[in-house]
Amino acid sequence: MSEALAPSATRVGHAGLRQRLMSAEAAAELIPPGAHVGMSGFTGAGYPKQVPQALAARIARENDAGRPFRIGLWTGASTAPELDGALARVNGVEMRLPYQSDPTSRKRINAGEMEYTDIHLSHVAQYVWFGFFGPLDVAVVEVAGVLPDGRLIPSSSVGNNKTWLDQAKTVILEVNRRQPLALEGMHDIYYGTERPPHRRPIPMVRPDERIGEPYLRVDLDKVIAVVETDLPDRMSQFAEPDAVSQAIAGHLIDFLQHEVKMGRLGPALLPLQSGVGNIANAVLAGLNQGPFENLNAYTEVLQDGMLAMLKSGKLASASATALSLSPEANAEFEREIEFYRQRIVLRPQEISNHPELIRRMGLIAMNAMIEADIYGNVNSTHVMGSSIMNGIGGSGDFARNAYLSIFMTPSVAKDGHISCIVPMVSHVDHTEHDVQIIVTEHGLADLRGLSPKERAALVIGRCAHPDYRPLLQDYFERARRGGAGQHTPHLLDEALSWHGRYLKRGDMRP
Ligand code: 0RQ
Repeated sequence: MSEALAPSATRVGHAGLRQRLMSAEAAAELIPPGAHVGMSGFTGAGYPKQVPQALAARIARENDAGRPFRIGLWTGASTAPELDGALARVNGVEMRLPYQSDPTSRKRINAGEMEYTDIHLSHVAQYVWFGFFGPLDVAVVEVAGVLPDGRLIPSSSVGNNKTWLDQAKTVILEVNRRQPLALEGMHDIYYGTERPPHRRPIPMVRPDERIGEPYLRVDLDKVIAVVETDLPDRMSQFAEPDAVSQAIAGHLIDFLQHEVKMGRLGPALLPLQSGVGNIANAVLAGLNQGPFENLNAYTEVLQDGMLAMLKSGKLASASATALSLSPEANAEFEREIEFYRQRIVLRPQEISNHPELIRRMGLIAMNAMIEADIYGNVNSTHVMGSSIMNGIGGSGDFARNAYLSIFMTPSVAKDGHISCIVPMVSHVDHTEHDVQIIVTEHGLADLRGLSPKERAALVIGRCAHPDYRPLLQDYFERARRGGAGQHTPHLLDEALSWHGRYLKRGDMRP
């Protein structure tokens, strides 16, 4: 823990920055209409808690006065109702990127009232360095403290904060007393990334390796406001694993055991990446009871299941960019923070999700999905092809570059009214080329090395819900009999099909 900060009444250890202390309302006045604003925050951890709400109140006042006020909102990933929810409620976001999971934002996006660009999380920082999104005007970043020399102790997520602090013209800091000061030393901020053509290999070969420094740097002249807060992260609650998620976990563990038996994995497997949500958490609970020891994780978010695995000793180390813990798990984390600090590394998201590192270390990537098709294409983001759920998040970073790329889902959604196995996904996030294993509660399809028709037979037979198998089989057989081509048979030349309009012209057929 920082000697310099511990006895102090304030966590703003730098005398110059103490001069810039102000209320959240005063800080929000410094954000101009139309600004691109980079805020901290990743899955409910480490987001600014007061300035966004003060900004939302200001936007509401401006709107009432007939002066529309909107910003471009960039973050690490999803945040919380105090940030995404507050700004979406007042319709204050013109363009959101790169990931969200907020119900109000989702409604606005699907109603066409808010623009959203859904981006691989590893791409965001470098796209900003390259200037692809235009200038970043303001950074609003939560930290756990400021050292006397002005370096910043990061809070419960790192996300894109390094990039926001570096690239923004002006910076607003929220210094949150509620974040444990003992987080100090848990982070590893790598400053060695260059732009092409000057890039060098990132010097990391093990998931627990530290290659950077524990603090964030900021040009102090850019800091226009410092706001002290004392508020908890809003962490989501996980559902207890149910029969469906336990069955999925069971299939996955059997598969991993088989891979060990076949000599394709060692007994400690390879570093684990686990996506968000209840199924992913249930798989971790299964692994915690399972036969594998001395595991490591190189992932994006550290959720309850991983904390339990660290505690039990099944997991030797975990690298992530954010904590995503339920209130109970967070209390355990804070109680035993010295134990966890020895085992957890929190990194910028361009490093936690870096394709070079994922490929080098050979990850086992396990992510949830909305639907898969019989040929192995996966939709992680859209319902009925048009409405966004959350976003691709890091799933694409991991899926394309992992040693094993696994996608899982219950076989049906909405009380069985929707099959999550379909003939053709209504939106593609992960193509057949990036998807190796599909798992539902009914079974696991190992698609490695199979042709599209072989994959279809397996996905229908192993993964589809029995109620939908005959329908899918019927589609597949009709497509084989009457489809346009026999490599990936589809029925696209039906009367009402969009594609059919082209296929009816013989000269358009391959
Ligand atoms: O709807 O909320 O109305 O009940 O989708 O589905 O089954 O609760 O599963 O919470 O694990 O979310 C893919 C969205 C799964 C998530 C997705 C409906 C279902 C429910 C949620 P309700 P579940 P989960 C790295 C990895 C992309 C990002 C990612 C996600 C709701 O995992 O956002 O992987 N992934 N990041 O009813 C219609 C279907 C449906 C369906 C499910 N086929 N049709 N609705 N639903 N299947 C981490 C990060 O990037 C941060």
